[in-house]
Amino acid sequence: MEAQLSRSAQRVQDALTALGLSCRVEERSESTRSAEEAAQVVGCDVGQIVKSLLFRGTVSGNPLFVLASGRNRVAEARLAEIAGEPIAKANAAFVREKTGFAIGGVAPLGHPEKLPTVIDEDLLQYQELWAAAGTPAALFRLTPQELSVITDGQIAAIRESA
Ligand code: 5CA
Repeated sequence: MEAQLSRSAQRVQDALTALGLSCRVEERSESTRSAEEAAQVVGCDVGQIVKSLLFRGTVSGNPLFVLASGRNRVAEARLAEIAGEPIAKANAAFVREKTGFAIGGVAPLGHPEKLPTVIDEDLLQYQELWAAAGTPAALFRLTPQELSVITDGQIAAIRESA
């Protein structure tokens, strides 16, 4: 018997199932709060961890959801070009309001409303990815194609060059 998922993780599992995906949410005993921790716990490259980040247009106040490779720093100037306005990182309350999850466990799906989404093109080079699933210890494995289907995101080059 698998242990019962916590409520937020179950919400992600239900959203995956509703989309017809076979992905299984796993809740671990160790923290997967950061991309580095998550990569250690599942034993993958940090680049395979999907960071789910929320930004906000400074003019419109609209959310912009960004799925970035755990290896990359996001170029906010590129996001501003895509958004057509300056953007800033959302605060914790806006993250909670728009995604339904607390920072450290924000999943790419299961949100109360559909969010305009940008996907880091560097995620497409991997055969499998891992994303947060609602809590700082919950994850699921997926392919870049599944990430694209789940979020209907726009694929773009958003890596900050070193
Ligand atoms: N569970 C892990 C691995 S999937 C995870 O959720 N990683 S994450 O990168 O998607 O989420 C953590 C991110 O939240 C950090 O990279 C950071 O960009 C963001 N964050 C952390 N603190 C704050 C804060 N106070 N306000 C806004 N964003 C924050």
